[in-house]
Amino acid sequence: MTFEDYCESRIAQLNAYIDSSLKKTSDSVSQRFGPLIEAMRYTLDGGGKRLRPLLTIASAESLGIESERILPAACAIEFIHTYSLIHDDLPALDDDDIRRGKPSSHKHFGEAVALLAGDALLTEAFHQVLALQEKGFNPSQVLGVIQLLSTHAGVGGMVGGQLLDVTVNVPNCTLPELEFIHIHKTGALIVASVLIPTKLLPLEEEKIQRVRRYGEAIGLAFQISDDLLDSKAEIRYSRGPRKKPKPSYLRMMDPKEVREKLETLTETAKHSIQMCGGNTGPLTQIADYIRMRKK
Ligand code: GRG
Repeated sequence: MTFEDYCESRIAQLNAYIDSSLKKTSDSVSQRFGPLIEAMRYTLDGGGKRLRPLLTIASAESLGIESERILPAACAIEFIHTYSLIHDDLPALDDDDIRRGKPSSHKHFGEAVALLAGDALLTEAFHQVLALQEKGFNPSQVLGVIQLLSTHAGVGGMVGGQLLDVTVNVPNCTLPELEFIHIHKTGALIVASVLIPTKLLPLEEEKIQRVRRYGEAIGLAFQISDDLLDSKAEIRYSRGPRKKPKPSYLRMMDPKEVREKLETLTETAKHSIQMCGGNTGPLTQIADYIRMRKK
C-alpha cells in the first residue's frame, strides 16, 4: 500500500467514525441541541488534514493495535484540535475569518455558538475516550489516556502555550522562549497523539521514550514547517487584541538555518521511531510529509 493509500483509507475510517458518533450524540440528546451539533460538525467537516488522528492510528498500528480499535481515541484528539482552532479564531484571540477554507465558526454561527461548539468538542472528546472500553480496553488503560490528554491539552500543555503565545512580547522574544511556546502550544497535542496507544498496552519505558522523542521532534518540525509555509511569516500580524507580529522562527533565524533545523528534527524523529521496531513505515512517512508539506 502506498503512503497516500494508507492515509486515504485511515482518514476514511476516521471520518465514518466521527460521522456516526455525532449521529449517536444527536440521537441521545434533545433535538433542541441540534444547532450545537451542527456547529461542531461544521468545523470538523471543514477539510482538515487529520494529521493528529492519523498519528494516533499509525502509532497504534506500529505497536500492534488495529486501527479500528483506536478510532475513539483518534476521534478524541481531532475533537480537541478542532476546539482549539475554533477558539483560536475568535475575535478575543486571533480574530480569523477563514478556517479550513471556509468562514470560521464565529463568522458562520456567531461568537456565542462558536465558543460553545469548542466547549462541546473538548467535553465530548473525553466521552470518546470512555468509548475505548467498547473496543476492549480496560478502565485503568482508559484512565491513562485521560491523564495524558488532560495534561497535554491543559494548563501545562496546549492552553498554557496559547497563553504565552498571546502574551509574549514579540520584539524581545528569544529563541528558547519561542521554542518553549511552540513545544506547548502546538507540540504538546502532537506528542499526545502518538503517545495515546502507549497507554493501552504494556510497554518497556525505553520504547515509550522513543515514541515520545518522535512526537517531540515532529511537533516542533510541524510548527517550523508552518512558519516556512508562509513566506511572509516575519510580518504575520495577529488581528486579535494584541495586534502585533506573531512570533516566528523566521524572525530569529535565517531561512537556511530554519530549513536545516527542520531536516535535523525530521532525522531525529525517524531515527527514534525506527529504533522501536514494528511497522514504523507510516510514522516515518508522516515525518517526511511534515518536512516537505505544502499546506
Ligand atoms: C485556543 C486553547 C487554544 C489553543 C489554540 C493550536 C492552537 C492553539 C492554535 C492554532 C494556531 C496556529 C495556526 C498554530 C500553528 C500550527 C497549527 C496548530 C496549525 C493548524 O493545524 P493543522 O495545519 O490544521 O493541522 P488542520 O486544519 O489541517 O487540522
